[in-house]
Amino acid sequence: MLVLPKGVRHIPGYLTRDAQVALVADVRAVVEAAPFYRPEMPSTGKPLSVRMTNCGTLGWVTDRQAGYRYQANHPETGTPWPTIPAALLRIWSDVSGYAHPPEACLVNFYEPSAKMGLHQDRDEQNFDAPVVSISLGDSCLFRVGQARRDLPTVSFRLESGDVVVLGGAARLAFHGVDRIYPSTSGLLKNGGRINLTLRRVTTPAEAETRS
Ligand code: MD3
Ligand code: FE
Repeated sequence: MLVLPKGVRHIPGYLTRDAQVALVADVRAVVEAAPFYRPEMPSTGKPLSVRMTNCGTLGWVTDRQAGYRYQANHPETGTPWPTIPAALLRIWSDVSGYAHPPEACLVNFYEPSAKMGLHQDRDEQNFDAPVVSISLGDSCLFRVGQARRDLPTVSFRLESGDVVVLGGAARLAFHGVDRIYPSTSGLLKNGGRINLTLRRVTTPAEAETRS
């Protein structure tokens, strides 16, 4: 039996097929306003194999010159990111257990050969909020470990419609995508995998924290 690290909650089949189709339409509208771009590693300028865009008041970007960061505008068009679709805000309210809305939704697109090396997400100011991940399209082999790179990892498959909530002890866990399984879903006409991550970047102001 597969035991997930503490703080990792995998919800297989969270989204119905109809909800996945509707979410793909929402993502297409986001991509029309904020086209996918190819991010670069800091310093080296090596392009990532994953293409990215964002919606929300802040988006995660990276390029050779300025490195990993959150910013309010698309790095190539200069336009503010489109708003987070209502269906995604509903998912956040349902599963995050966090009283404040997400600020960023990073949209990752994987072609069959794309992968994401083992890394930590630590560009946010606020680690109290979980990260909520939604998978659409082809399946992938996902790997998650602990807060130190040298500690053991577990791997499992993420399929279209699955949601993963990464909170508490898992918030700073190393994780990555080892491979995409091509043609495992008919959801995206031209194949590939989309992952949406909903994130809180900043700490809510004191006044917003009072009940
Ligand atoms: C575990 N994305 O965008 S989502 C990323 O499938 C990222 O595109 C992967 O890693 C993807 O940074 C994985 C699941 C995920 C997201 C954030 C995490 C797992 C996480 C933060 C902490 C621990
Ligand atoms: Fe990550």
